[in-house]
Amino acid sequence: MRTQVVIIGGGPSGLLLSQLLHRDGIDTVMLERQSREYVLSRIRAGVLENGTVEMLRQAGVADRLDAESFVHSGTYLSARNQGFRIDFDALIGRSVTVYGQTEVTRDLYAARDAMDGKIIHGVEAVTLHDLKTEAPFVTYTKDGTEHRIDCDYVAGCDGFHGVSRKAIPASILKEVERVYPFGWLGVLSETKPVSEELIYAHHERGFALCSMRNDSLSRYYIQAPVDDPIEKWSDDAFWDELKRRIPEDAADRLETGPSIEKSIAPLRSFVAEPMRWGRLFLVGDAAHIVPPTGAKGLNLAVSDVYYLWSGLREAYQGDAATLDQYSDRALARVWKAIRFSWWFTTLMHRFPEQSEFDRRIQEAELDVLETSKAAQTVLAENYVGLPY
Ligand code: RFL
Ligand code: PHB
Repeated sequence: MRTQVVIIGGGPSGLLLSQLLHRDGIDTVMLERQSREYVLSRIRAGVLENGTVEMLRQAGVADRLDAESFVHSGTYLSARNQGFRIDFDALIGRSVTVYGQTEVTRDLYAARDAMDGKIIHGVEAVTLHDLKTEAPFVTYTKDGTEHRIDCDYVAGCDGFHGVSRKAIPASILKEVERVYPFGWLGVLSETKPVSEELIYAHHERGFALCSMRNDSLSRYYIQAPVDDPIEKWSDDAFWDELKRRIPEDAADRLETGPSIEKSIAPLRSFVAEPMRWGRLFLVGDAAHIVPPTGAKGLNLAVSDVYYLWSGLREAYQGDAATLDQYSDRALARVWKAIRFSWWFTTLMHRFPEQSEFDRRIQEAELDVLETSKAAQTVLAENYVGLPY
């Protein structure tokens, strides 16, 4: 088989890239290890930056998003069970959109189907070859048979545990990482969200977040030891702990109910550089991971797709200059999001070895955020999303 761009991974980055390229007449084949049902059962991101929404519109996949999403013009922070609001709209005239990653992925699959996009699920042993030549190819097995796809370029959209990044020689690839000493225990429940906007809560017992998917579907998280067995957290234990950490008025009106999903996610900051090697381009979680505190992971994947899509489009028109800048342009934005999500994580969580001094600094910084318009503006600019 032959195509122009082989895309490894059928998560949001791979799907969006293939959709945008296809609309420009560039042929792609997408290889996904899992089944479509599995990909669509993953509960992940919930907050979209304006740039992400614009990209989804450009890709022609935003009809349902425009009809069903929620625009949030601010968010709440909380310290010592008292909330205060950061008004994005008043501070910087912008806002964010709440619409689940699962729904984004569903819309992208529907659009790929409508355009007859080539997606091969259930692939194994994906291997990248001859990436430093002008004729790279990818091999994989499916149902025990080996296949080969020749191409011009390979997009590694296969997430943190994928194979693409590992195809770059260790002598070239630099990996920079920080692992945080805690995880997020997340619960999805068919209950009315406790607040119209998100609440990020700092508390001496640990961080908590109140989020949502729609009027009757809530998403809550609490900081928890990453190796806690999930059985330790009955629904009642989760709700009790959440109530202790959030603003008092929110705890009083919190609607609880059975969890329909419950899991613990680790937190890390990770960047792999460069994001290009020969004809291979790394995109999204394949190249970088952020802790979820700033809601940046999916949004960064989309800005990578923007840089790669514009580069490939121009390269196929005969000008490779933008494509050659891919890694530098993407990494410049990635590092700012790495910084913001590290800062927000460090500010809001209880660290195991934290001293009295460290705790007082966190409290003072939250006080600065509550009272200083300048501090709020910096948070708002980064949370709502830096320009591409
Ligand atoms: P994905 O979504 O991991 O997709 C990669 C795909 O590649 C497939 N794959 C392979 N396919 C073929 N061969 C192989 N060898 C393969 N290896 C892997 C995988 O099966 C998968 O389908 O990466 P992508 O597309 O780069 O998208 C990144 C986002 O999913 C991720 O950054 C966000 O979910 C992060 N994130 C959030 N981001 C936000 O912008 N806002 C949020 O509010 C937000 N909240 C979150 C999050 C992530 C979370 N978890 C669990 C990691 C909340 C949580 C709890
Ligand atoms: C979510 O709704 O899953 C969510 C929202 C905001 C975050 C992280 C996750 O910062």
